[in-house]
Amino acid sequence: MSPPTNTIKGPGEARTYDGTPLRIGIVHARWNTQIIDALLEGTLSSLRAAGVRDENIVIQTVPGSYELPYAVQRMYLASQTQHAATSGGTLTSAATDLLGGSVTDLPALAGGKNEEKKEEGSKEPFDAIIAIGALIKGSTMHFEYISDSVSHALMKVQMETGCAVVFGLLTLLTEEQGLERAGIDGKGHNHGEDWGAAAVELGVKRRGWNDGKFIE
Ligand code: DLZ
Repeated sequence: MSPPTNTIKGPGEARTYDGTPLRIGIVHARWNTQIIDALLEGTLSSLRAAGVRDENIVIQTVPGSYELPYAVQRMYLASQTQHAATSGGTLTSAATDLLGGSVTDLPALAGGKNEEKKEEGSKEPFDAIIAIGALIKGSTMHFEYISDSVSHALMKVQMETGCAVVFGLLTLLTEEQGLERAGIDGKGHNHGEDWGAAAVELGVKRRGWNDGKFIE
C-alpha cells in the first residue's frame, strides 16, 4: 500500500533511481517475526522494483535488534574483504567464490562436469545496508535502552564506515503500531518499501559523491 498523500507528514513525492548496479546488504532481527517478515517483503519488493538484482542482495539475520549495529559493521567489512580478494588480480573466480562463501559449482571447481551455474553476484563493497528490527515496549526499561543505543550505534557505524545505513528499526509502543507500519492485514503502509527506496537513493548518490558528482 502506498503512503498516504493527504497529510503533510511523510517522505514527499516518490523519486526513482536506477538500482541495477548496486549491491545492498540487509540484516534483520528475528524478534517479532510476523512484523519483520512483512517489512522484509516490502523492502525486497522496492529494491527489485528499482532494478536491484537478487544476486546483489545479501540477507543476514541476527537474534534481536540489539545485535543490528555490530552486524552492519561486520557485514560491511566482509564485503570489503570480498572486494579486496576479487580485485587483487591473482585469484581465479573459482577461488574467490570460495572466499566469498557463495560457491554453487563445486563439481566444476573439482574438475567435474559443467553444471548450470547460478548468476554470480557482485563482490563490490555494499552501497548501502538496511538494518531491520521491531522493538515493542514492555513493562521494563529494556525498550528504552535498546532503542536508544541501537539508534545511536547505527548512526555511528554509517559515519565511521562511510557505508549508507538505512534505519529500519521500528520502536513501537504497541503491537498494533507494528501491524500498521508493516502494512499487515491491509492496515497502514509497509515501511519496508520506503527503506528499500532509501537504500537505492543513498547507494546511487554515494557512488556519485565518490566520483565527485552530485546526483539529484
Ligand atoms: C530481549 C528482547 C526483548 C525483550 N524484546 C525485543 C524486541 O521487542 N525486539 C527485538 O528485536 N529484540 C528484543 N529482545 C532481544 C534483544 O534485542 C537482544 O537480542 C538480546 O538482548 C540479546 O542481546
